[in-house]
Amino acid sequence: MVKGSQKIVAVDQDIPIIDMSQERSQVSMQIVKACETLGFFKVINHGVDQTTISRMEQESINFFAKPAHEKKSVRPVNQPFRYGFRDIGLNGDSGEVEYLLFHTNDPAFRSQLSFSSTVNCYIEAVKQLAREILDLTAEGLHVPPHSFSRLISSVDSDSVLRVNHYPPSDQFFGGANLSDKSVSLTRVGFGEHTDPQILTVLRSNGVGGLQVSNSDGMWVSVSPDPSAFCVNVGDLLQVMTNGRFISVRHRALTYGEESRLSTAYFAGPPLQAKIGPLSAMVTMMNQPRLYQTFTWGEYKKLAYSLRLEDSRLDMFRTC
Ligand code: GA4
Repeated sequence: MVKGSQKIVAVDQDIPIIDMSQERSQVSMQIVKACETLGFFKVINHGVDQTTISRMEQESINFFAKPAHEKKSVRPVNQPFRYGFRDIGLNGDSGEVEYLLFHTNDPAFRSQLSFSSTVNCYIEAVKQLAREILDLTAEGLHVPPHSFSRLISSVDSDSVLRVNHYPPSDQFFGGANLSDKSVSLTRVGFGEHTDPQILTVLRSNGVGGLQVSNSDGMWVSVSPDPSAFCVNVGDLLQVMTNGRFISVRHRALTYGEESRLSTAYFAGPPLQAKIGPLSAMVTMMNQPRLYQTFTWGEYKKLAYSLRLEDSRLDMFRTC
């Protein structure tokens, strides 16, 4: 049974869709508003080349269609970069998902795959999009340009690419009778969590499953749109904006008879980068400093010592 499923809001009309071909000041204003209210939005007319997207999707489908022994024979390099099946993280979390997890600046793991050049191209394209969104964010907040994007542009940035494949739910029931309405096919593909990094840029095929938690604590189902990228605020951006932006809790469910494929780029800073509220986001009177300063390396270590759904940011609150 899926925890909290009774709280679902069926429609996603409250999810902002931002057209990046609009005038720049409009786009930056809309991004800031979306990050403050939900911490999640979709972008359209994002400029990422369709061939790069289609190749990545097709090659990923081909990979996950391989026999289990072939997928499992792809050697893990440094934890957590590997092909994974059901288990998530290091502390016993699991979901109905198989995945590939790549470090964007360390090609060692992906070099084993036949489609590593496709992955490289995709990483470059989504990194560029993430940078652009972060620059627009800085403009909208009137903080120094590149305040955020410089952290992910550096050669030693610690960003990650994850390709998740959620097989159809019926596969988990060994051919259960799908017409039997008493059998709930809804399963947790990837449990609720926030993303630890700065920003996440995610694309999926036309199959739904992603849900985000809104300010009332309701789960909002995100309708799939393969032509859009979904963008969410990560924990570090919440800290750097001194709590003005929301690192949104989200999860992926699996249901129905179709496979869902999603590819997420998690834009992270170098391990030694110091993260704290930007000075422009702190005022003694109205916005006192909410978070201590820490390095991304310290934060990442903490994230991997906890469970997926744990709130890690609370541990760095000043009060
Ligand atoms: C969530 C976001 C990314 O998928 C990820 C995940 C990571 C993992 O699967 O190895 C984590 C998870 C994610 C947050 C808490 C820790 C680390 C699993 C887990 C229990 C790759 C990431 O960077 O953090």
